[in-house]
Amino acid sequence: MKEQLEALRAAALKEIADSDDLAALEAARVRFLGKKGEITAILKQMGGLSPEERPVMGQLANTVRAAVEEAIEEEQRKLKDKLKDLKLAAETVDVTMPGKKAAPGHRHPLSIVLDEVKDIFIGMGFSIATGPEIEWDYYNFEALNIPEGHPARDTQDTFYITEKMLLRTQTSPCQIRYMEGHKPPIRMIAPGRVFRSDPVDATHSPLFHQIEGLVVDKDITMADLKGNLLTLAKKLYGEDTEIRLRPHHFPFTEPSCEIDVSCFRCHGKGCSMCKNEGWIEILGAGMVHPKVLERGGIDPEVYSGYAFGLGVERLAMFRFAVDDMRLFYDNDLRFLNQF
Ligand code: 2U9
Repeated sequence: MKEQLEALRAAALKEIADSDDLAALEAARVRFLGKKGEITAILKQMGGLSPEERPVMGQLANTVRAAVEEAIEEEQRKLKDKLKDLKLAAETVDVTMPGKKAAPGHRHPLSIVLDEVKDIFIGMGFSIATGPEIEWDYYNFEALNIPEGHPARDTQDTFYITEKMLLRTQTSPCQIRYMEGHKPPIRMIAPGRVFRSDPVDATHSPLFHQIEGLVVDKDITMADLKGNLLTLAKKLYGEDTEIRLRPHHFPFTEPSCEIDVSCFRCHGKGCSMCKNEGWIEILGAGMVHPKVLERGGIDPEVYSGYAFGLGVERLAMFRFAVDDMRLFYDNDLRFLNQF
């Protein structure tokens, strides 16, 4: 038994030392010290020894078991350290590597134009008001002197939600709501998304952005309209910009006009941008219809006002020489990264 024990000790220590990983080490432990292990089997035979042999062999068997256990623990520590070293080596950070440059986002071209126009009006003392995109028929049409049967109410143009609710087709409802809550003097703009059931093409989209404005006070005249909108044009396109007013019709303004700016590329000579006209239409405007002032709770006998509207997409298309409105909505980074 003594030789057997010595042979087992040697075999176990060799197998432990040869273990390349924790699984092999565990296999060695099971082989020698497990329930059915080889050393365990010898220990079980102790009962059959004579009373003289038993303490001697017992002591030797315990020493062998302790030596094997210690060797396993030692090897386990070594293997774990080796694993840790490998893991740390794999995770090493080279602090001398140059950092990765983060690509910061930037404003969308429509936001650039929107912010620019907002800033100009804030500089002229205007407030900014917003309102709901889902509107009552009353605020979108009726209060704006757009009677039933008017082409602008046609379901072809308007997304109706119910008979009385719709997606606003203009930001003008914000002006009505503003008049309801504010006494003159009023100087405000209403920027926002509007919706029209238009088929999509290079110059039309069912969702687009408008900025509309309203000024109401005593003695406001067409001269105020012209002066303020000339200032806007000059701030947008340069000091040498001129405007011209052409008669037009809107149900909510009387008289009404469309406003052209002198072409900012050819300065009136004629080019592809202005289609050889020398002028580019950017605004609609007019003196607020007395019925509309009344709907806003303002006495048209005491006050008068002017209003205007512009399409942000149209403005941005001219500003950045973009020939297709759909590019603004495609979210194609090759397009957006140019701004
Ligand atoms: C109230 C009274 C009057 C707003 C106005 C226009 C003229 C206009 C168009 C420009 C391009 C819409 O985006 S577009 O298609 N708008 O021409 N808008 S006057 O008049 C108002 C608004 C509110 C209470």
